[in-house]
Amino acid sequence: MIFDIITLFPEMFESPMNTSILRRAQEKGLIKLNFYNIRDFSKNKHGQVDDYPYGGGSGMVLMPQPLFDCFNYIKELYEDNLPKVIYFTPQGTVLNQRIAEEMAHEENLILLCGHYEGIDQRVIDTFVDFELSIGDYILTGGELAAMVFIDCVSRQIKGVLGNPEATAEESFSNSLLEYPQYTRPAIYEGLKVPDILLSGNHKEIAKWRRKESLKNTLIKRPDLLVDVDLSSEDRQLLKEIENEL
Ligand code: 4G3
Repeated sequence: MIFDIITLFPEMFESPMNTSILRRAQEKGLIKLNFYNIRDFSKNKHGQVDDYPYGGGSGMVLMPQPLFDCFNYIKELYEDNLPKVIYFTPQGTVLNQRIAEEMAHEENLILLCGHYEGIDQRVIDTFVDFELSIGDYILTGGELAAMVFIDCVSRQIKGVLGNPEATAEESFSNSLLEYPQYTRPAIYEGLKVPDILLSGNHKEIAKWRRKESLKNTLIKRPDLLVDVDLSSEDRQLLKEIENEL
């Protein structure tokens, strides 16, 4: 997948996008990041890209000219077939795993990172297909939101994660929280790993893990249990959990 990123601060992406799994994904050619610096498209002699808001108020607004020129430049590269454009804003649809999975099917995406108080609405009306938010809070810019999105979408692409079972297993237990994990040693500073995990009884281990997932979800994120399909065994485990609380 190719991400075309429109930003005033491409340098913000350097370390997060060139470390560990995302670096590997680029080396393997599974994802590619192209950067377009909005300032490079300014026609103003001072390289100005923002201006005061009409109607008054605090802060600055990214002006239309550099962004229109930037989008039209990218549009030519795609021979007039502009890929889907996503704008990161607190006003957007809140990103979740389902949206990330859907987006992972796209070959190309254009990511627009806003700043200051926002972007001239005419840019949004002309070029933006989806407004996305990574959560109900305000950031200084859209770059961190874009990076969260790239990370989350990229790990859905086949070959990006080492182990394909991990994503499959994840989708199986999707919308439930994870069970606790342990590694060697079996006793550390007197703290023991649950006996069941050392038993070699794979059926009982799977049951214990499912129960711990359900317990974690019930206690930490009961809202997630509302729209999850629970098996009859799940409902039995939940009864046990509620009796044990
Ligand atoms: C547009 C995204 C962009 C308007 C961007 C602020 C939070 C998110 C910005 C605006 C952002 C998010 C830049 N902050 N929750 N800041 O995804 O008011």
